[in-house]
Amino acid sequence: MHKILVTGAAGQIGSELTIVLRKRYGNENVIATAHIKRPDEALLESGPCHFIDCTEINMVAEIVKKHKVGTIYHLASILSAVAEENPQFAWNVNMFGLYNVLEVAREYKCAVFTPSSIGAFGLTTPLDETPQDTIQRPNTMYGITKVAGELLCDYYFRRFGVDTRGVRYPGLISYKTLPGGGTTDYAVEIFYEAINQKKYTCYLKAGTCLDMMYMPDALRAAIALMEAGPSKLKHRNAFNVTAMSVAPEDIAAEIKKIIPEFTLDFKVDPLRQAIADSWPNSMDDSAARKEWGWKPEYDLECTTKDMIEHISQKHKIKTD
Ligand code: NAD
Ligand code: AKB
Repeated sequence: MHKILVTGAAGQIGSELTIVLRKRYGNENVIATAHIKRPDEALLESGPCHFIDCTEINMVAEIVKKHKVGTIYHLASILSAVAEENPQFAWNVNMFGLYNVLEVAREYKCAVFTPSSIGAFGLTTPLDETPQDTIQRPNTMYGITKVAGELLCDYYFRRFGVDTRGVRYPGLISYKTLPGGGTTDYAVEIFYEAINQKKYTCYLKAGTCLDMMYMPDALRAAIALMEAGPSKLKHRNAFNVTAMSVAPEDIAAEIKKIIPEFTLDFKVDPLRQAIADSWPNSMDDSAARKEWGWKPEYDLECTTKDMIEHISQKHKIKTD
């Protein structure tokens, strides 16, 4: 079989997706690549891993050629809050990284999965039940790179026949790897703080509703889309996918059912609040449901139970 390459394999998604792909397709068939951050031992020991900078096209091309890669999951990226603090750096990694991956994919005939984000929308987008095809005028560097990335992937499919596919992920909740500097990171931090401190100070204000998803659903979405019959796909590169629309106090209320003494307060960070305010409250993901059978399995209640169980176990192992 053609091999699979994962960029950004040490990140929040990559650290879990690489392992799931290895279980599905065989350890030796999934090539992990990381940049400065070192992946954990489980990932390093379970299959091939290289260190590359995706802004260097030769590094991407060498790995693809050497391993006869047929599919690339391109996850290397700079997330919204870090991107807003250093927009020039974010443009370089997000745009040139993607361009290089697409160019290499064109030359070596690879399929490419690239995640877009709820960050691809902006203040003029309808914020409730945001349609699949709608106004996209984001006012953040992250959002600009995401919209440009969606368009670039569409272009490579139309112009060169590269099999590009992607989803617009909402904020992802997971316990394995901490998120890498986004606006939705609070939805992970809140669980660690609830378990360790019994309280959390949120940098987004009460009532800030955003789409979220638990990591197992996010991984299933990526693989299901890449395995879907191509004739079914009308929206190749930017499928809205969501599992829940929640505000910080909704997560807190669910945590309190398990940790009754937990308390939530707020100290708003203007940068991340402004970003969150420009993103949808909830997306309509009916195109993904219709075209490739998308359906989430985890709601807020299941996510909360699973997060608390796993982080408590991790914490116990560390302190034993
Ligand atoms: P992350 O920040 O956790 O991981 C990204 C990885 O990219 C990091 O490990 C980093 O070392 C690597 N990287 C940075 N610069 C690089 C370079 N020049 N060359 C190679 N690697 C480099 O991000 P993530 O959360 O895993 O996100 C992966 C993708 O999914 C991104 O495109 C992101 O925009 C998208 N996404 C994520 C979320 C989320 O909540 N996690 C939501 C929507 C979309
Ligand atoms: C971020 O907050 O930047 C990411 C995302 C929703 O794209 N989690």
